[in-house]
Amino acid sequence: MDQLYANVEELSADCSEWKGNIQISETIDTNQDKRTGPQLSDGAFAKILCLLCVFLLIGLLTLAVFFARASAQWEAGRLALGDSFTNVTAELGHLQTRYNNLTGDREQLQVQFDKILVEKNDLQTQFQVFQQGWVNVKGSLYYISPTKRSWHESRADCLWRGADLLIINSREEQDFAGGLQERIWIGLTDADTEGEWKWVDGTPLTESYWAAGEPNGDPLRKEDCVEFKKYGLKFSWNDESCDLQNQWICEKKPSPCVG
Ligand code: MAN
Ligand code: CA
Repeated sequence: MDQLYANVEELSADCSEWKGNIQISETIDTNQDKRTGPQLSDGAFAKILCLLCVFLLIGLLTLAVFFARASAQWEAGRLALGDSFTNVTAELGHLQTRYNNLTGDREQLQVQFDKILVEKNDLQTQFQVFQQGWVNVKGSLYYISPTKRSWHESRADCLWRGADLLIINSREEQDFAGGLQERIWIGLTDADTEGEWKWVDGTPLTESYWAAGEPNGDPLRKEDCVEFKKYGLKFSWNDESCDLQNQWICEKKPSPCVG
């Protein structure tokens, strides 16, 4: 037990000594801090402050330059965008004008197209008529038969074709028809009343182109129907027997063109 107390006291003494060492050490550290801490003079402090000001000024100047450059770039960009906008607006105007012109052209072309379509249909009709043996001359269609028949049979054929035997209304028609073929029937007869010549539409003969000595009305042949006897002559008509086998000319007006 005594030994135990002795050890405790010894330990206690050691602790006291350790605590004492710590306090001494702290005292020493505190003394050292006070001795080695920054001790700036006013001059050094002013220098540092001045240096800081210089750095700050340099920083501000750098920022100012950067801002000036950025501002110039932004302005340049803004101007470029403005130019682009102006150009695009002008281009839009040109395109609008071009669109309007093209629209006008398209409408004109449509009108021309419609006109050409009408002409095409007209030509197609004429071609079909031509294929059926008709020719179109100055507003009339003419058909010349390839075969020969009597005057009455010839007229029946023309009527079947929606036409009638040729009626000559003008010198031009006389020249045209008279130059086609010899021995060919036209739509003139005095079958109703001898010597009273009438066209097949019932109109009386006013302007005639009888060949010399015609109509002689040979009583033996009963010449009541009229033919072109000589072609290529102004005065070329001859009265003949209606039973004579001749070629014939039909005439009709073209039907109105349908779209
Ligand atoms: C001659 C003339 C004509 C007549 C014919 C008949 O050519 O006398 O007038 O019509 O014969 O064939
Ligand atoms: Ca005659």
